[in-house]
Amino acid sequence: MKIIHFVLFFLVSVKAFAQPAPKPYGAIPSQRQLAWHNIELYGLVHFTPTTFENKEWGYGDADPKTFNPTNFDAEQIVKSAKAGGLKAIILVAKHHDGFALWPTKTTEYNITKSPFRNGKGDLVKEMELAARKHGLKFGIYCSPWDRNNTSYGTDSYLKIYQAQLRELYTNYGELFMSWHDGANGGDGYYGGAKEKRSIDNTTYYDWKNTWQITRNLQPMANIFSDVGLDVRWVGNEDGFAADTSWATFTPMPPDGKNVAVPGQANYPQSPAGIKNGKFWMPAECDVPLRKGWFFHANEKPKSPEKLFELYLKSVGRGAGLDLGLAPNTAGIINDDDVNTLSVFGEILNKTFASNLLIGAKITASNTRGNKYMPTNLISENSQNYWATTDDVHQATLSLDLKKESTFDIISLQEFIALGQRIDSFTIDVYEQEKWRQVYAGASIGAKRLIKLSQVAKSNKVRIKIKAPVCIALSKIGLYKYAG
Ligand code: FUL
Repeated sequence: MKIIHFVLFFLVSVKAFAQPAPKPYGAIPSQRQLAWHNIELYGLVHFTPTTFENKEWGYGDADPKTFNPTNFDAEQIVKSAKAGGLKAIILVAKHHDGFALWPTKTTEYNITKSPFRNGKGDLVKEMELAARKHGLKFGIYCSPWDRNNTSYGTDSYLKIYQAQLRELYTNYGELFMSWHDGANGGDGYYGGAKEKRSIDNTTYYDWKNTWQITRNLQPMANIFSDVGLDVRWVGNEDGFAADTSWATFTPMPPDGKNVAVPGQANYPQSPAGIKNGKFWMPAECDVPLRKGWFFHANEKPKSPEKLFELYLKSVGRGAGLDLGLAPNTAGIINDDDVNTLSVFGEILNKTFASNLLIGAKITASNTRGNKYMPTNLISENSQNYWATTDDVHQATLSLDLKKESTFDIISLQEFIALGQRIDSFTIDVYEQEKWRQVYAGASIGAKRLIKLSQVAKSNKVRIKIKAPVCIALSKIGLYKYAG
Protein backbone atom coordinates (compact mmCIF):
# COMPACT_ATOMS: atom_id res chain seq x y z
CA MET A 1 0.00 0.00 0.00
CA LYS A 2 2.69 2.35 1.00
CA ILE A 3 4.41 1.93 -2.32
CA ILE A 4 1.17 2.63 -4.20
CA HIS A 5 0.70 5.83 -2.19
CA PHE A 6 4.21 6.84 -2.92
CA VAL A 7 3.75 6.20 -6.66
CA LEU A 8 0.50 8.19 -6.71
CA PHE A 9 2.09 11.04 -4.77
CA PHE A 10 5.04 10.96 -7.16
CA LEU A 11 2.80 11.10 -10.25
CA VAL A 12 0.74 13.98 -8.87
CA SER A 13 3.92 15.85 -7.97
CA VAL A 14 5.38 15.33 -11.40
CA LYS A 15 2.23 16.75 -13.00
CA ALA A 16 2.15 19.76 -10.70
CA PHE A 17 5.81 20.65 -10.53
CA ALA A 18 7.54 19.24 -13.56
CA GLN A 19 5.24 20.11 -16.43
CA PRO A 20 7.22 19.87 -19.62
CA ALA A 21 7.54 23.07 -21.68
CA PRO A 22 4.81 23.73 -24.27
CA LYS A 23 5.53 22.37 -27.72
CA PRO A 24 6.73 25.02 -30.19
CA TYR A 25 4.02 26.37 -32.50
CA GLY A 26 4.66 27.05 -36.21
CA ALA A 27 7.91 28.63 -37.39
CA ILE A 28 10.29 29.52 -34.57
CA PRO A 29 13.28 31.89 -34.43
CA SER A 30 16.89 30.74 -34.69
CA GLN A 31 19.46 31.70 -32.03
CA ARG A 32 20.74 34.46 -34.32
CA GLN A 33 17.22 35.84 -34.75
CA LEU A 34 16.59 35.72 -31.00
CA ALA A 35 19.78 37.75 -30.52
CA TRP A 36 18.51 40.26 -33.12
CA HIS A 37 15.13 40.59 -31.37
CA ASN A 38 16.95 41.64 -28.19
CA ILE A 39 18.64 44.54 -29.97
CA GLU A 40 15.36 46.18 -31.07
CA LEU A 41 16.81 49.58 -31.98
CA TYR A 42 19.86 50.27 -34.14
CA GLY A 43 21.28 52.68 -36.70
CA LEU A 44 22.27 52.71 -40.37
CA VAL A 45 25.11 55.09 -41.25
CA HIS A 46 25.41 56.52 -44.79
CA PHE A 47 28.64 58.44 -45.40
CA THR A 48 30.38 58.26 -48.81
CA PRO A 49 31.37 60.71 -51.59
CA THR A 50 27.60 61.04 -52.09
CA THR A 51 27.53 63.06 -48.83
CA PHE A 52 29.92 65.58 -50.37
CA GLU A 53 27.90 65.72 -53.60
CA ASN A 54 24.73 66.46 -51.58
CA LYS A 55 22.91 63.63 -53.36
CA GLU A 56 20.96 60.54 -52.33
CA TRP A 57 22.28 58.23 -55.05
CA GLY A 58 25.81 58.93 -56.29
CA TYR A 59 26.21 58.27 -60.02
CA GLY A 60 29.55 56.52 -59.42
CA ASP A 61 31.69 59.21 -61.02
CA ALA A 62 32.68 61.32 -58.01
CA ASP A 63 36.43 61.88 -57.75
CA PRO A 64 37.68 59.91 -54.70
CA LYS A 65 39.36 63.16 -53.61
CA THR A 66 35.93 64.61 -52.85
CA PHE A 67 35.79 62.23 -49.89
CA ASN A 68 37.55 64.57 -47.51
CA PRO A 69 35.90 64.93 -44.11
CA THR A 70 37.75 67.48 -42.01
CA ASN A 71 36.85 66.03 -38.66
CA PHE A 72 35.65 62.43 -39.03
CA ASP A 73 35.00 61.02 -35.57
CA ALA A 74 33.64 57.47 -35.37
CA GLU A 75 33.29 57.73 -31.59
CA GLN A 76 31.17 60.88 -31.85
CA ILE A 77 28.85 59.03 -34.25
CA VAL A 78 28.63 55.98 -32.01
CA LYS A 79 28.14 58.04 -28.84
CA SER A 80 25.31 60.01 -30.50
CA ALA A 81 23.67 56.72 -31.46
CA LYS A 82 24.11 55.34 -27.98
CA ALA A 83 22.56 58.45 -26.43
CA GLY A 84 19.50 57.71 -28.58
CA GLY A 85 19.20 54.23 -27.09
CA LEU A 86 20.59 52.51 -30.19
CA LYS A 87 22.19 49.17 -29.43
CA ALA A 88 24.01 48.55 -32.71
CA ILE A 89 25.29 50.27 -35.85
CA ILE A 90 25.21 49.11 -39.44
CA LEU A 91 27.68 50.92 -41.64
CA VAL A 92 27.08 51.32 -45.36
CA ALA A 93 30.55 50.10 -46.37
CA LYS A 94 29.69 50.62 -50.04
CA HIS A 95 26.60 52.38 -51.37
CA HIS A 96 25.27 52.38 -54.94
CA ASP A 97 28.04 54.83 -55.98
CA GLY A 98 30.50 51.94 -55.57
CA PHE A 99 33.01 53.76 -53.33
CA ALA A 100 34.48 51.26 -50.83
CA LEU A 101 35.14 52.73 -47.38
CA TRP A 102 37.76 50.10 -46.65
CA PRO A 103 41.09 49.34 -48.38
CA THR A 104 39.66 46.64 -50.61
CA LYS A 105 41.63 44.65 -53.13
CA THR A 106 38.56 44.39 -55.37
CA THR A 107 38.37 47.90 -56.83
CA GLU A 108 40.53 50.99 -57.20
CA TYR A 109 37.50 53.07 -56.29
CA ASN A 110 38.14 53.01 -52.56
CA ILE A 111 39.17 55.03 -49.54
CA THR A 112 42.94 54.68 -50.15
CA LYS A 113 42.53 56.96 -53.18
CA SER A 114 41.01 59.70 -51.03
CA PRO A 115 42.74 62.23 -48.75
CA PHE A 116 41.12 60.51 -45.73
CA ARG A 117 43.98 59.66 -43.28
CA ASN A 118 46.36 60.43 -46.16
CA GLY A 119 45.18 57.42 -48.11
CA LYS A 120 45.92 55.05 -45.22
CA GLY A 121 42.47 55.03 -43.67
CA ASP A 122 39.92 52.31 -43.12
CA LEU A 123 36.62 53.85 -42.13
CA VAL A 124 34.91 50.48 -41.68
CA LYS A 125 37.57 49.56 -39.09
CA GLU A 126 37.24 52.89 -37.30
CA MET A 127 33.47 52.48 -37.03
CA GLU A 128 33.78 48.87 -35.94
CA LEU A 129 36.27 49.70 -33.16
CA ALA A 130 34.24 52.68 -31.95
CA ALA A 131 31.04 50.60 -31.88
CA ARG A 132 32.68 47.81 -29.91
CA LYS A 133 34.40 50.25 -27.53
CA HIS A 134 31.01 51.70 -26.57
CA GLY A 135 29.26 48.36 -26.34
CA LEU A 136 27.29 48.52 -29.60
CA LYS A 137 27.07 45.63 -32.03
CA PHE A 138 28.27 46.12 -35.58
CA GLY A 139 26.81 45.23 -38.97
CA ILE A 140 27.49 45.93 -42.63
CA TYR A 141 25.62 46.99 -45.78
CA CYS A 142 27.50 46.46 -49.03
CA SER A 143 25.36 47.51 -51.98
CA PRO A 144 25.08 44.87 -54.69
CA TRP A 145 24.35 47.59 -57.25
CA ASP A 146 27.60 49.40 -58.12
CA ARG A 147 27.34 52.41 -60.41
CA ASN A 148 31.10 52.85 -60.62
CA ASN A 149 32.25 49.38 -61.52
CA THR A 150 33.11 48.83 -65.15
CA SER A 151 32.13 45.15 -64.84
CA TYR A 152 28.67 45.79 -63.44
CA GLY A 153 26.15 43.87 -65.54
CA THR A 154 28.65 41.18 -66.62
CA ASP A 155 29.34 37.82 -64.94
CA SER A 156 32.67 38.96 -63.54
CA TYR A 157 31.02 41.56 -61.29
CA LEU A 158 29.42 38.87 -59.10
CA LYS A 159 32.92 37.61 -58.20
CA ILE A 160 33.92 41.16 -57.25
CA TYR A 161 30.82 41.64 -55.10
CA GLN A 162 31.29 38.29 -53.39
CA ALA A 163 34.99 39.06 -52.75
CA GLN A 164 33.94 42.36 -51.16
CA LEU A 165 31.57 40.51 -48.85
CA ARG A 166 34.34 38.06 -47.95
CA GLU A 167 36.69 40.92 -47.04
CA LEU A 168 34.02 42.55 -44.93
CA TYR A 169 33.06 39.28 -43.28
CA THR A 170 36.64 38.40 -42.34
CA ASN A 171 38.25 41.62 -41.17
CA TYR A 172 35.72 43.33 -38.91
CA GLY A 173 34.81 40.84 -36.17
CA GLU A 174 31.43 39.31 -35.54
CA LEU A 175 28.62 41.07 -37.40
CA PHE A 176 25.06 41.07 -36.10
CA MET A 177 23.61 41.88 -39.54
CA SER A 178 24.42 41.71 -43.20
CA TRP A 179 22.09 44.16 -44.93
CA HIS A 180 21.17 43.55 -48.59
CA ASP A 181 19.43 46.21 -50.55
CA GLY A 182 16.80 45.71 -53.23
CA ALA A 183 17.90 48.49 -55.62
CA ASN A 184 19.23 46.75 -58.70
CA GLY A 185 20.71 48.14 -61.86
CA GLY A 186 19.92 51.27 -63.84
CA ASP A 187 22.00 54.10 -65.20
CA GLY A 188 25.49 54.81 -63.91
CA TYR A 189 29.06 55.74 -64.65
CA TYR A 190 30.30 52.13 -65.04
CA GLY A 191 33.97 52.96 -65.63
CA GLY A 192 33.09 55.81 -67.98
CA ALA A 193 30.51 54.00 -70.13
CA LYS A 194 27.78 56.24 -68.67
CA GLU A 195 24.89 54.08 -69.70
CA LYS A 196 21.93 52.14 -68.42
CA ARG A 197 22.65 48.56 -67.41
CA SER A 198 19.80 46.24 -66.63
CA ILE A 199 20.29 42.96 -64.90
CA ASP A 200 17.93 40.08 -64.24
CA ASN A 201 17.76 40.37 -60.49
CA THR A 202 16.20 36.93 -60.16
CA THR A 203 19.51 35.34 -61.13
CA TYR A 204 22.29 37.95 -61.35
CA TYR A 205 23.46 37.97 -57.71
CA ASP A 206 23.08 34.20 -57.25
CA TRP A 207 21.66 34.90 -53.79
CA LYS A 208 21.55 31.26 -52.80
CA ASN A 209 25.33 30.91 -53.05
CA THR A 210 26.09 34.50 -52.10
CA TRP A 211 24.23 34.12 -48.81
CA GLN A 212 26.00 30.86 -48.21
CA ILE A 213 29.17 32.98 -47.91
CA THR A 214 27.44 34.94 -45.15
CA ARG A 215 26.41 31.77 -43.38
CA ASN A 216 29.90 30.28 -43.64
CA LEU A 217 31.86 33.33 -42.54
CA GLN A 218 29.38 35.07 -40.25
CA PRO A 219 27.00 32.48 -38.82
CA MET A 220 25.52 34.99 -36.32
CA ALA A 221 24.87 37.71 -38.93
CA ASN A 222 21.18 38.15 -39.64
CA ILE A 223 20.64 38.41 -43.37
CA PHE A 224 18.30 41.30 -44.12
CA SER A 225 16.58 41.80 -47.46
CA ASP A 226 13.11 42.10 -48.97
CA VAL A 227 12.83 38.33 -48.57
CA GLY A 228 14.91 37.63 -45.43
CA LEU A 229 16.48 35.12 -44.97
CA ASP A 230 16.45 36.19 -41.31
CA VAL A 231 14.84 39.64 -41.25
CA ARG A 232 12.46 41.02 -43.89
CA TRP A 233 12.03 44.59 -45.10
CA VAL A 234 8.79 46.00 -43.70
CA GLY A 235 7.86 47.33 -47.14
CA ASN A 236 8.14 51.09 -46.44
CA GLU A 237 10.82 53.53 -45.35
CA ASP A 238 8.52 55.40 -42.98
CA GLY A 239 9.43 53.51 -39.83
CA PHE A 240 6.36 51.46 -39.00
CA ALA A 241 4.98 47.95 -39.18
CA ALA A 242 1.27 47.13 -39.41
CA ASP A 243 -0.82 47.33 -36.26
CA THR A 244 -1.33 43.56 -36.37
CA SER A 245 2.09 42.13 -37.17
CA TRP A 246 3.28 38.57 -37.59
CA ALA A 247 6.95 37.66 -37.35
CA THR A 248 6.23 34.79 -39.70
CA PHE A 249 6.37 35.33 -43.45
CA THR A 250 6.36 33.39 -46.70
CA PRO A 251 8.33 35.23 -49.38
CA MET A 252 6.44 35.01 -52.65
CA PRO A 253 6.98 36.57 -56.07
CA PRO A 254 4.76 39.49 -57.05
CA ASP A 255 2.08 38.93 -59.70
CA GLY A 256 3.52 37.90 -63.04
CA LYS A 257 6.95 36.92 -61.64
CA ASN A 258 8.16 33.56 -60.56
CA VAL A 259 11.06 34.14 -58.15
CA ALA A 260 11.02 36.03 -54.88
CA VAL A 261 14.35 37.87 -54.46
CA PRO A 262 15.50 41.26 -53.15
CA GLY A 263 13.83 43.82 -55.39
CA GLN A 264 10.94 41.48 -56.12
CA ALA A 265 8.73 40.31 -53.32
CA ASN A 266 5.15 40.21 -52.09
CA TYR A 267 5.45 43.71 -50.65
CA PRO A 268 1.74 44.21 -49.88
CA GLN A 269 2.14 41.59 -47.17
CA SER A 270 5.46 42.86 -45.78
CA PRO A 271 4.12 45.37 -43.22
CA ALA A 272 1.87 42.82 -41.46
CA GLY A 273 3.73 39.60 -42.21
CA ILE A 274 1.75 36.43 -42.76
CA LYS A 275 0.02 34.67 -39.90
CA ASN A 276 1.33 31.10 -39.75
CA GLY A 277 3.81 31.94 -42.54
CA LYS A 278 6.41 29.35 -43.44
CA PHE A 279 9.45 31.08 -41.91
CA TRP A 280 10.27 33.12 -38.81
CA MET A 281 11.17 36.35 -40.60
CA PRO A 282 10.42 39.43 -38.49
CA ALA A 283 10.28 42.89 -40.03
CA GLU A 284 12.86 45.64 -39.89
CA CYS A 285 11.51 49.20 -40.15
CA ASP A 286 14.25 51.33 -41.71
CA VAL A 287 13.69 55.06 -41.63
CA PRO A 288 16.12 57.98 -41.86
CA LEU A 289 16.41 60.36 -38.90
CA ARG A 290 16.20 63.18 -41.46
CA LYS A 291 14.32 63.14 -44.75
CA GLY A 292 17.14 61.52 -46.73
CA TRP A 293 19.62 58.77 -45.94
CA PHE A 294 22.52 61.13 -46.69
CA PHE A 295 23.16 64.47 -45.00
CA HIS A 296 21.63 67.56 -46.63
CA ALA A 297 22.06 70.84 -44.79
CA ASN A 298 18.53 72.00 -45.61
CA GLU A 299 16.85 69.01 -43.93
CA LYS A 300 15.99 68.70 -40.27
CA PRO A 301 15.91 65.67 -37.98
CA LYS A 302 12.64 64.20 -36.77
CA SER A 303 11.53 65.32 -33.30
CA PRO A 304 12.10 63.08 -30.25
CA GLU A 305 8.32 62.70 -29.93
CA LYS A 306 8.08 61.50 -33.53
CA LEU A 307 10.90 59.01 -32.88
CA PHE A 308 9.02 57.69 -29.85
CA GLU A 309 5.89 57.28 -31.97
CA LEU A 310 7.92 55.31 -34.55
CA TYR A 311 9.43 53.22 -31.75
CA LEU A 312 5.93 52.26 -30.60
CA LYS A 313 4.93 51.42 -34.18
CA SER A 314 8.01 49.30 -34.93
CA VAL A 315 9.62 47.78 -31.81
CA GLY A 316 6.18 47.95 -30.20
CA ARG A 317 4.83 45.77 -33.01
CA GLY A 318 7.49 43.06 -32.77
CA ALA A 319 9.75 44.58 -35.45
CA GLY A 320 13.18 46.24 -35.33
CA LEU A 321 13.74 49.97 -35.76
CA ASP A 322 16.73 50.82 -37.96
CA LEU A 323 17.28 54.56 -37.80
CA GLY A 324 19.29 56.21 -40.58
CA LEU A 325 22.12 58.40 -39.28
CA ALA A 326 23.78 60.77 -41.73
CA PRO A 327 27.14 62.29 -40.75
CA ASN A 328 27.67 65.76 -42.23
CA THR A 329 30.60 66.70 -44.49
CA ALA A 330 32.83 67.23 -41.47
CA GLY A 331 32.26 63.56 -40.66
CA ILE A 332 30.25 63.88 -37.48
CA ILE A 333 26.60 63.79 -36.48
CA ASN A 334 25.17 67.32 -36.66
CA ASP A 335 24.27 69.11 -33.42
CA ASP A 336 20.52 69.08 -34.04
CA ASP A 337 20.61 65.31 -34.69
CA VAL A 338 22.64 64.76 -31.52
CA ASN A 339 20.10 66.77 -29.61
CA THR A 340 17.04 64.93 -30.93
CA LEU A 341 18.72 61.56 -30.35
CA SER A 342 19.65 62.32 -26.77
CA VAL A 343 16.20 63.68 -25.88
CA PHE A 344 14.63 60.59 -27.47
CA GLY A 345 17.04 58.38 -25.51
CA GLU A 346 16.08 60.14 -22.27
CA ILE A 347 12.36 59.68 -22.99
CA LEU A 348 12.96 55.97 -23.60
CA ASN A 349 15.00 55.60 -20.41
CA LYS A 350 12.61 57.52 -18.21
CA THR A 351 9.47 55.90 -19.63
CA PHE A 352 10.70 52.34 -19.20
CA ALA A 353 12.84 52.87 -16.08
CA SER A 354 10.40 51.25 -13.69
CA ASN A 355 7.66 48.76 -14.29
CA LEU A 356 4.64 49.68 -12.16
CA LEU A 357 3.88 45.99 -11.83
CA ILE A 358 6.92 45.32 -9.64
CA GLY A 359 5.39 44.41 -6.29
CA ALA A 360 1.94 43.79 -7.80
CA LYS A 361 -0.01 40.59 -7.25
CA ILE A 362 -0.37 38.72 -10.54
CA THR A 363 -2.72 35.80 -10.84
CA ALA A 364 -3.85 33.71 -13.80
CA SER A 365 -6.99 31.70 -14.49
CA ASN A 366 -4.76 28.78 -15.45
CA THR A 367 -1.11 27.91 -14.91
CA ARG A 368 0.89 25.03 -16.30
CA GLY A 369 2.77 24.32 -13.08
CA ASN A 370 5.31 25.78 -10.72
CA LYS A 371 7.87 26.56 -13.35
CA TYR A 372 5.39 28.64 -15.36
CA MET A 373 3.85 30.84 -12.67
CA PRO A 374 2.43 34.27 -13.59
CA THR A 375 5.06 35.88 -11.32
CA ASN A 376 7.56 35.03 -14.09
CA LEU A 377 5.93 37.83 -16.08
CA ILE A 378 7.74 40.44 -14.01
CA SER A 379 10.97 38.55 -13.35
CA GLU A 380 14.29 39.80 -14.72
CA ASN A 381 15.08 36.41 -16.20
CA SER A 382 14.17 36.42 -19.89
CA GLN A 383 14.04 32.62 -19.92
CA ASN A 384 11.13 32.55 -17.45
CA TYR A 385 7.57 32.74 -18.70
CA TRP A 386 3.99 32.06 -17.74
CA ALA A 387 2.25 29.26 -19.62
CA THR A 388 -1.11 27.53 -19.55
CA THR A 389 -1.71 23.80 -19.70
CA ASP A 390 -1.87 22.20 -23.15
CA ASP A 391 -5.67 22.07 -23.18
CA VAL A 392 -6.19 25.71 -22.11
CA HIS A 393 -6.12 28.17 -25.00
CA GLN A 394 -7.83 31.12 -23.32
CA ALA A 395 -6.86 32.63 -20.04
CA THR A 396 -7.19 35.78 -17.98
CA LEU A 397 -4.39 37.50 -16.13
CA SER A 398 -5.38 39.68 -13.18
CA LEU A 399 -2.98 42.36 -12.10
CA ASP A 400 -3.53 43.83 -8.67
CA LEU A 401 -1.29 46.87 -8.27
CA LYS A 402 -2.19 47.26 -4.59
CA LYS A 403 -2.48 51.05 -4.96
CA GLU A 404 -3.88 53.37 -7.58
CA SER A 405 -1.31 53.98 -10.30
CA THR A 406 -1.15 56.20 -13.36
CA PHE A 407 -0.10 54.62 -16.64
CA ASP A 408 -0.65 54.87 -20.39
CA ILE A 409 1.69 52.25 -21.88
CA ILE A 410 1.21 48.51 -21.57
CA SER A 411 3.98 46.19 -22.71
CA LEU A 412 3.40 42.52 -23.54
CA GLN A 413 6.00 40.02 -24.73
CA GLU A 414 5.47 36.46 -25.89
CA PHE A 415 8.02 33.75 -25.20
CA ILE A 416 8.87 33.68 -28.90
CA ALA A 417 11.36 30.82 -28.68
CA LEU A 418 8.14 28.76 -28.82
CA GLY A 419 6.73 30.67 -31.80
CA GLN A 420 4.14 33.43 -32.17
CA ARG A 421 1.11 31.82 -30.57
CA ILE A 422 -1.32 34.50 -29.39
CA ASP A 423 -3.89 35.78 -31.88
CA SER A 424 -6.17 37.93 -29.80
CA PHE A 425 -6.22 39.79 -26.50
CA THR A 426 -8.13 42.47 -24.65
CA ILE A 427 -7.08 44.77 -21.84
CA ASP A 428 -9.50 46.07 -19.20
CA VAL A 429 -8.79 48.64 -16.55
CA TYR A 430 -10.77 48.91 -13.31
CA GLU A 431 -11.86 52.49 -12.83
CA GLN A 432 -14.65 54.04 -10.77
CA GLU A 433 -15.71 50.61 -9.60
CA LYS A 434 -16.18 49.08 -13.02
CA TRP A 435 -14.13 47.44 -15.72
CA ARG A 436 -13.47 49.46 -18.87
CA GLN A 437 -11.99 47.81 -21.96
CA VAL A 438 -9.10 50.03 -23.08
CA TYR A 439 -7.71 47.89 -25.87
CA ALA A 440 -8.43 44.92 -28.11
CA GLY A 441 -5.64 43.56 -30.30
CA ALA A 442 -4.56 40.50 -32.24
CA SER A 443 -0.79 39.93 -32.41
CA ILE A 444 1.77 40.25 -29.60
CA GLY A 445 5.02 38.57 -30.72
CA ALA A 446 8.44 39.69 -29.46
CA LYS A 447 7.00 42.90 -27.99
CA ARG A 448 3.71 44.70 -28.15
CA LEU A 449 3.59 48.25 -26.80
CA ILE A 450 0.14 49.70 -26.41
CA LYS A 451 -0.23 53.42 -25.83
CA LEU A 452 -3.62 54.19 -24.36
CA SER A 453 -5.52 57.10 -25.84
CA GLN A 454 -6.04 58.47 -22.32
CA VAL A 455 -4.00 58.00 -19.16
CA ALA A 456 -5.46 55.32 -16.88
CA LYS A 457 -5.66 55.72 -13.09
CA SER A 458 -6.33 52.36 -11.60
CA ASN A 459 -5.20 49.68 -9.18
CA LYS A 460 -6.42 46.70 -11.24
CA VAL A 461 -5.87 45.53 -14.81
CA ARG A 462 -7.21 42.43 -16.52
CA ILE A 463 -5.78 40.90 -19.68
CA LYS A 464 -7.68 38.22 -21.57
CA ILE A 465 -5.64 36.21 -24.05
CA LYS A 466 -6.51 33.65 -26.73
CA ALA A 467 -4.36 31.39 -28.87
CA PRO A 468 -4.93 28.29 -31.02
CA VAL A 469 -2.59 26.41 -28.63
CA CYS A 470 -1.56 26.90 -25.02
CA ILE A 471 -0.27 30.37 -24.11
CA ALA A 472 3.39 31.23 -23.39
CA LEU A 473 3.77 34.85 -22.30
CA SER A 474 7.17 36.12 -21.24
CA LYS A 475 6.82 39.61 -19.74
CA ILE A 476 4.30 42.32 -18.99
CA GLY A 477 4.82 45.92 -17.94
CA LEU A 478 2.87 49.06 -17.15
CA TYR A 479 4.52 52.42 -17.73
CA LYS A 480 3.81 56.13 -17.91
CA TYR A 481 5.05 58.02 -20.99
CA ALA A 482 7.77 60.43 -19.84
CA GLY A 483 7.90 62.70 -22.93
C1 FUL B 1 17.52 51.93 -50.21
C2 FUL B 1 18.66 52.58 -50.98
O1 FUL B 1 18.35 52.73 -52.34
C3 FUL B 1 18.85 53.90 -50.28
O2 FUL B 1 19.78 54.72 -50.93
C4 FUL B 1 19.28 53.62 -48.85
O3 FUL B 1 20.55 53.04 -48.82
C5 FUL B 1 18.25 52.72 -48.16
C6 FUL B 1 18.64 52.32 -46.77
O4 FUL B 1 18.01 51.57 -48.92
O5 FUL B 1 16.92 50.92 -50.82
